[in-house]
Amino acid sequence: SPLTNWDDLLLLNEQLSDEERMISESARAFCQENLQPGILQANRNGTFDRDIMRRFGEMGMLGATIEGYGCPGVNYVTYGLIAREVERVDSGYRSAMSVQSSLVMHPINAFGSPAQKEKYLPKLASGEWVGCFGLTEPDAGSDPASMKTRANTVDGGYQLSGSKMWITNSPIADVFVVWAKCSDENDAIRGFILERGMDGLSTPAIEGKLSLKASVTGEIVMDEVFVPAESRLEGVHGLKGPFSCLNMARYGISWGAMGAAEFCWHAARQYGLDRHQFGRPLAQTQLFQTKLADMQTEITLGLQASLRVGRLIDNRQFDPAMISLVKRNNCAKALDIARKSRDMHGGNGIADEYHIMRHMVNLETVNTYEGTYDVHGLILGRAQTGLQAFF
Ligand code: TGC
Ligand code: FAD
Repeated sequence: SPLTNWDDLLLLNEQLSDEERMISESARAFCQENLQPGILQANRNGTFDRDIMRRFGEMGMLGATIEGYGCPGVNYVTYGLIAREVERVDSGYRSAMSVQSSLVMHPINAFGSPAQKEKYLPKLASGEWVGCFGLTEPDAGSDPASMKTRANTVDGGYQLSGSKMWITNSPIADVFVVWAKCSDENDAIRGFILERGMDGLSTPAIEGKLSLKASVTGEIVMDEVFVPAESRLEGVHGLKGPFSCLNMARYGISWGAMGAAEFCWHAARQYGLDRHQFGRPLAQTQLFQTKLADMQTEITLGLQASLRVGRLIDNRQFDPAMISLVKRNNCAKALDIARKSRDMHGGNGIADEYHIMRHMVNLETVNTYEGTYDVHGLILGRAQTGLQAFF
């Protein structure tokens, strides 16, 4: 019979506090009971049920690391454990959770005024409002410094013009954290909070995605949108504003990708035990077993690495390069595991009822957004040589 801890060989669970373990278990139960049953149809139809945000809110899963404003104030290890459980179901649901938490609530909490925090955080925490984060543009993806969106000073505030592309949740968002170059500050990049209904603001959806179909993605088109002066985020200046949000989101993704990979690994193992060919279970063949061993190894190491980075974040000892290391490694390894699992499921592997190919195509996005595999490689290259090779 198999080891009882075949799925946790290095005893990650024992390295968690009671509270971390308890929240992780309740997040797993919530996701399996509330999200897993509907994902097949949501993905098939390309729909995102907005009510999921309210349910995340009820569970305390939005802005979970924030203290106050209706947020539980848990540590970053717990945030990672939650991301792992959500992405075990679907990367698109983890996207919704992590954009709201790390890319919308975090900057408002870290860089916003007391009035901005009071106004936005409680409703974002409950899921009554949905937020999105606009950094990427049609001509500025890996290189956000080349963005064209501008904020010109006008009487009482700013006028924003430009367009953001590939924005998770923009078509359903109530609140928009948008990054723009400020004319009054030598083109320094600053963050602004925009709201649905502002004149000149529209959010067309992007159709035809073959990945992350259960997540809505769109543009943010700004045609001379007037934004009052008090809606600028005053606490940060320059690209480190958006990048410091990305640090937290990327860290969460490193756990999330492992959750998706665990689903694919466990499914491959079970499939191999159940399915017989040539008079024996597939799992009793050498090739099948070494594939399972590779999955087990990469997931076990990847989770340990994310746990280590989480502990360093919680101890305020982290450097962004550590996050690039785990985001890059865990996404690439998860994608590879999903592809292998797809193969090990044979023909059934392409059927959506098995969920493997959905994870596989989702992970193509996860490997690309929040800094591509190669961009994180260049961040790590710069960190060890001191030489930037981006351009
Ligand atoms: P660089 O010269 O490196 O830095 C400019 C300023 O930013 C500071 N900085 C950071 N601060 C905090 N954390 C970090 N990780 C930071 N990285 C850089 C840096 O210290 C500097 O500050 P200062 O005060 O000296 O001005 O900037 P660069 O233009 O050379 O950037 C290079 C590069 C490639 C590393 C960067 O542009 C990059 O990371 N590109 C990838 C873009 C990206 O990740 N986009 C993500 C968009 S959001 C998204 O995908 C959401 S999907 C979410 C979902 O659905 O889950
Ligand atoms: P590009 O930057 O054009 O890259 C194309 C290829 O070139 C990649 O392989 C890349 O690695 C490579 N490359 C780029 N520069 C270099 C270099 N210097 N050297 C070598 N190779 C290089 N953005 C947001 O702001 N908010 C969101 O909510 C958001 N959600 C997203 C949701 C989805 C479903 C997707 C697909 C994307 C989302 N993004 C979001 C955008 C995402 O962050 C970008 O797609 C990503 O940063 C890559 O940018 P790009 O697509 O323009 O690719």
